[in-house]
Amino acid sequence: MASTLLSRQLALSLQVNLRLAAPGCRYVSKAAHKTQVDFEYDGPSMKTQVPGPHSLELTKRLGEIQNVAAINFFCNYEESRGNYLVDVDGNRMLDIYTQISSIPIGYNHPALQKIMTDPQNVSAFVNRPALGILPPKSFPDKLTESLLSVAPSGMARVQTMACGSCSNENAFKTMFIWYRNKERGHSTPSDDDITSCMINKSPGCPDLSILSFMGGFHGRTMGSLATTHSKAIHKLDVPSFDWPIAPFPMLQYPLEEFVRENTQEEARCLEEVEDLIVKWRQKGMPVAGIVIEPIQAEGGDNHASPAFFKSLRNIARKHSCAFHVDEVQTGGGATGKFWAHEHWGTDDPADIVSFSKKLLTGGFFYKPELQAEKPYRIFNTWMGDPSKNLLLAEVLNVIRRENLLAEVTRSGKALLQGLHELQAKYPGLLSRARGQGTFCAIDVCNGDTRDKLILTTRNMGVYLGGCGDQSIRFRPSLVFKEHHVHIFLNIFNDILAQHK
Ligand code: PSZ
Repeated sequence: MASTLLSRQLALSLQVNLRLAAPGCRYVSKAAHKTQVDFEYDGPSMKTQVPGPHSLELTKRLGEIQNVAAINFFCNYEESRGNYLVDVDGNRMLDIYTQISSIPIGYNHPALQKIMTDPQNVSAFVNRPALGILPPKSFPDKLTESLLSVAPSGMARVQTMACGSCSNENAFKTMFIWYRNKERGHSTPSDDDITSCMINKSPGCPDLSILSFMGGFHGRTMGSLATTHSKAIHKLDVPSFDWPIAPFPMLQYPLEEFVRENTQEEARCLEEVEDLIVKWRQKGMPVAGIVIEPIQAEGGDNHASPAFFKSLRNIARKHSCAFHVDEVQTGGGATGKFWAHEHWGTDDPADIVSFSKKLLTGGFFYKPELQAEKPYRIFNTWMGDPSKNLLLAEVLNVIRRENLLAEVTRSGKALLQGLHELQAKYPGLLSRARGQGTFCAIDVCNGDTRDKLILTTRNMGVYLGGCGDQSIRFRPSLVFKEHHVHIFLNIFNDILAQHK
C-alpha cells in the first residue's frame, strides 16, 4: 500500500518535472550543442541572486539552531534533476560541484528512484542493522554485486564504513594492527601490551607513524586529521601526532610540456620520502603506512605521474610500510577510469584503497594479509549501511549500461580543451588548466578573484567549487555530457569577458 502510494507520487513528480524548461535560457549560447537527456532540464534558469530571499530566511532560522556560516543556499532536491540543482528560490543551476564531488549519476536518477519504490528493498531502508554482528541475509550477495564488482586489482576484501574520515581512520588502525602483528610474530600480546594500552602508553599503544604529504586531505577525525595538510583552519586547536610529512610534487602544467622539470621535482619528493622513513625509524616511530591521494583534491588538484606513484609504492614495499591510496574524492569514475590509480597501469597499486563520496557508502578495500586476526578490532555500530549498497549496485549498473566512463572521458576532453582555450584568451586571469576525465581544475590569479568568479558564475546559473589557495575545481557527476561542458564554457566566457 505504502509503496503503491510512493510509486504514484513518484510518477506524478516525474510527470511534472519531465516538462523541460522554457527554451532559450537567456545565458545559454545558441551554439551550445543540446542533446535530449531523458528527464533533464535544458539549461540553467535564474530568478534571484543566490542565496535568494527564501534561502536567507531559512539560513536565519537554522542559525538559531547551529552554525550556518558555511551554508551556500538551501536546495529543493525534489525539483533537482540530473546535472541541475534547484534551490528554494526556484533558481536552477548547472551543478559542477555535486555535493563536494559526491553525486555519481545526477539528481533523482529514475533508476535510483526505482530502487526506493521496490517493496523488496523497503526493509533495507527501514531497519538499519549493526552490520558487524547482525548482517541481513542479502549482505554477501549485495557486497559482491556492488563493491566487489569494482574491487581494485589484487583486492578481494572490503570493509564498509560510514564516511571518508571514518574509512581512513579505520584503514590507519588496520595498518597499525598489521604492523604490530608482524613485529610480534603473530603471537599473543604481552601483559605489558595489555596494561600499557589502557593508559595510552607504549608498548601497548606503540610509537608508530603514518607518512602523509603536504597539501593532502584525508579527513577531519583525530587520526585522519593528523595526515591532513591542506588548510590550517582544518587543524587549528586540535592536538595531533608527530608524524612525518613529505612534500607532494608541485608540477608545472601542461604536464607534457614540462616532463624534464616535473621528473626532477618528483625525484626530489621521492628522495625526501625515503629520508623521512629512515629518520622516523631512528626516532623510534617507524612508518607503518604511507597515505596519499592519486590527485590531491582539497589541496588544490595537484597531480603526479604514474611513475611517481609506482616508485612510491616500491619505496613502501622496500621499507615494509603499507601503502594506502585514498580514493575518497577520485574514486567512482570522474577521472575516466573507475579508480584514479588505474591510470598508473600497475597490477599491484596498493595495500589499502579507501573510498566514500560517489560510492555512496564509505569503506576500504584491503589485501588479505591486512585482515585483523581478532574480532572487534576494526568495528563500530553500523559499519556502513546496506541500503547504500543497494543504491551503489544500481549506480554501477547505470555506469555500465550507459557507458559512462567513456562519456566522462569524452566530456573531460572537451572541458580541458575549453579551459586551455579560456586560459589562452585570459592569460592575466587564468592559468594551470589541468585534469583527468572531468576531474579538472584551473587557477585564478589570486584567491579573492577566484572567490568572486565562483559567486558571479553561480548567479549566472553554474555552481562551481574552489580548492587550494586559488583554484576552481570541476566535479560534475558522471552524467555530465559534452553539451553541458559547452553550456558552462559559454557562461564562463561571458563572465571572464566582463571581468574587470
Ligand atoms: O571541508 C571538508 O571537510 C571537506 S570538503 C571535501 C572533503 C572534505 N573531502 C573529503 C575527503 C577527501 O576528499 C579525501 C581525499 N579523503 C577523505 C575525505 C574525508 O571524507 P569525509 O568528508 O566523508 O569524512
